[in-house]
Amino acid sequence: MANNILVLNGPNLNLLGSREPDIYGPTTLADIERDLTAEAAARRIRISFYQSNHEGALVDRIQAARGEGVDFMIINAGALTHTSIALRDALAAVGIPFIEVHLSNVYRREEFRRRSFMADLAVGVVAGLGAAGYRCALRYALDLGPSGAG
Ligand code: CA2
Repeated sequence: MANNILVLNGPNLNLLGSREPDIYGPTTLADIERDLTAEAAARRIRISFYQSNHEGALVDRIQAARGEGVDFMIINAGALTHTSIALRDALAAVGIPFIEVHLSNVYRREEFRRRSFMADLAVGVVAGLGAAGYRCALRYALDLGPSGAG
């Protein structure tokens, strides 16, 4: 079971709930973070959140996670999922288990969204379940990961 979880969100996810609700749903990032905070608090688990529109800032946050004792990450890297070797390298370097989350079903959208530079490093991938995908990932981390993962 994970004890110290970091939830990372990438570019434009700060806009959740304000635009394109048909694709990404009506829930804001603050709503998602509130929901996950409540779930983690009920289990007395440490959880922290970080969103950035900048690739390098996300790399810095992933690198810092190692020294903070983060033992599981939930990551929606947004469009950087499909482009960023830098994020992939950071995730590989820290070696912290993570679940890749997408609000939308990336396999029902444009072809370029089917490629992920990090999915093969992930414990698993959740896509298309909207905000519930984050909760599923957290429950997995709390019930199974990291020692029970796989
Ligand atoms: O489905 C997902 O969660 C994505 O990671 C979201 C990314 C997209 O590039 C990925 O292919 C799939 C885009 C995030 C943009 O979020 C917005 C939210 C509200 C309004 C506009 C953009």
